[in-house]
Amino acid sequence: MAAVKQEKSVIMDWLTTVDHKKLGIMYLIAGTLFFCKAGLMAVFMRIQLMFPENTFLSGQTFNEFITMHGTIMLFLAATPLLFAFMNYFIPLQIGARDVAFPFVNALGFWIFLSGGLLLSTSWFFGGGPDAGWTAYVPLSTQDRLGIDFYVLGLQVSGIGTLISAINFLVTIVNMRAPGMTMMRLPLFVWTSFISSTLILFAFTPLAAGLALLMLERIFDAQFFVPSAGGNVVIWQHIFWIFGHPEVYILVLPAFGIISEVIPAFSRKRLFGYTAMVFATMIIAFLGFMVWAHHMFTVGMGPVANSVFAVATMTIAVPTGIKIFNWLFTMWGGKITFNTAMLFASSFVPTFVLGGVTGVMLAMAPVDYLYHDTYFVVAHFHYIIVGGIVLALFAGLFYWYPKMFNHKLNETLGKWFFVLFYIGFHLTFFIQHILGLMGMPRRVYTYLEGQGLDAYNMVSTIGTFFMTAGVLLLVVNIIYSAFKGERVTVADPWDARTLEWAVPTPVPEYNFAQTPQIRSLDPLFYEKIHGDGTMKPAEPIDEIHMPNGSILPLLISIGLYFVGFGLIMLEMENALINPWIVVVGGFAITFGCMAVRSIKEDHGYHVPIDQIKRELPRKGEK
Ligand code: HEM
Ligand SMILES: [Cu+2]
Repeated sequence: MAAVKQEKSVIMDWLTTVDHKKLGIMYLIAGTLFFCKAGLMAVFMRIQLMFPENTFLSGQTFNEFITMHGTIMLFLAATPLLFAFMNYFIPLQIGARDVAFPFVNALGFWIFLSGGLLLSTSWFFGGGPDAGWTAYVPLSTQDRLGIDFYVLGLQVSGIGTLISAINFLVTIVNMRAPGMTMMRLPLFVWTSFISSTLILFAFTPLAAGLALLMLERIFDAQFFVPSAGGNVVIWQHIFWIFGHPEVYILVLPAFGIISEVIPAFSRKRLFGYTAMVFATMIIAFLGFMVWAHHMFTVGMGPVANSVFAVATMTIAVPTGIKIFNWLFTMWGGKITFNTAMLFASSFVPTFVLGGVTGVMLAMAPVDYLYHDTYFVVAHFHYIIVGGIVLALFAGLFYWYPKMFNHKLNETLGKWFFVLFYIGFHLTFFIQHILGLMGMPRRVYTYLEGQGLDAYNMVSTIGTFFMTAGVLLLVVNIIYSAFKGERVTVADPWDARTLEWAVPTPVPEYNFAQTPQIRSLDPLFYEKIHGDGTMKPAEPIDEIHMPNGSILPLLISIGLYFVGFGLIMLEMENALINPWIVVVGGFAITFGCMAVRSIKEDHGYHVPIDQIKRELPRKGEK
């Protein structure tokens, strides 16, 4: 039994870490890289659409780019970026020393990454998938290796997402500090909790659907072949039973971030906390009732269409509650418009616009006009970029000092906001009009003289503004690493929630003593009713910590090879027998699992004198 922490090189330390804070940073880095990759594809697509009959990209490449752009943005950029904040801040916000299962947390990260890399491997084997991120059959059952990478890449990365979600659920149920009742949880924790529940119920049908598609493609099953008694529409149902909740999986934690940033910089408690919690639950529940609004035009008939139309429109009610609560939080507040608050407050009108076009799309008869046009592209980018991405940027600027011990530069940040916000509306607002004029989505070019030229040009110019904004963010990150304002105090924003009660930099064990929670917004409560510091709920004692482990990385490498081996079954001339790769991959994965089960690992203890040494000194807060 190792009683003290083992010394490791920096690289080994990160490869084997089970610390939720380091994993949060790794999610942030991986998500950012995937975001840049998918963003670059978006820029290329927009350059292709800049002029009529442009030949910058071929039709085939364009199809691969729409598929990879959408798939990567949703599964490998937005999800891990939100997971980055969930990993880092859920334990801190509930007063815990880590998530419930630190090992599983690391495993979730590495499996997600290996699935993402498996999907990206398609570029080296004849090109990416090209059937859209929705992979509708029979388009997706044709012979193209890229789609096999889609099926298995998502299957593997989905396992990672699922186990991480389970881990968050257990953490929030079990690891709360004394006094942190459910109705005192910060809204970000609540929304993460509900979003994790959605993952549990939505990623399972996705896994089933992908398994069917894999059987169909690699093992010649006939689920989707009408002549053999199969059914093509069933894929759309399975996909959207996952796909619609997926947008809530992403947007609910984004709501959570907004609900943290707006109170902090309005200097007021969140208006209507209880209503916010229940609105989140209702949205999540209704989110499972509306999937067929993506299928109004497949011919389900007027009754089904009406039911799904009405169900969809009811979601506007709890969402409206949230919008008004954010507005009332700002109302009469002492607002600081720093970069985080600029992003958070501008989220509100932008997201409303996306919501309004959502209700428009929910009118089934009119959807026959909008369906598969740029109107849809405009709608979901208002939700995804105007909602999720703006919230991510707000969260980045807000939480950056806690994660990296310095602030991001405000001047550069505001310029980034201006460029990105203008660029966003230029790019996507005009796409509503393009859609109403009948420009279809997922088509790589259009003819001259149909009135589409100028609008497409404007849309592409908007993309350049956004790109310039993101480049400025990169400059900001590099500049601030060297010259940014250093943060040594625990609470640089004079904020309300518990993550600002731990010292900066955050010690490995987060809380030297588990805090006693006396209210919602616990830190703010202590500032008003106490001496501004959290009261300990336990005496100082040795802290038991888990050891790092290389096994999560190895297990996920095994899964990569299982997926890759299955894809090799479809290759014309695979170098070695694919089954060797599949079985080899399983051997690595299960072998490591066996090692994990058999080998005893009791972790280590942080000694009392070290904890005392690291306690913030009086007056330092
Ligand atoms: C930030 C700048 C972005 C630009 C300029 C952009 C541009 C585009 C373009 C040109 C398309 C193809 C539209 C079509 O022909 O149907 C598209 C599709 C899509 N985008 Fe974006 N996008 C951006 C950000 C995002 C983000 C952040 C996400 C998600 C997190 C996202 C998710 C999607 C999805 C799901 C599709 C559908 C792909 C498909 O039709 O299969 N996009 N985007
Ligand atoms: Cu939907």
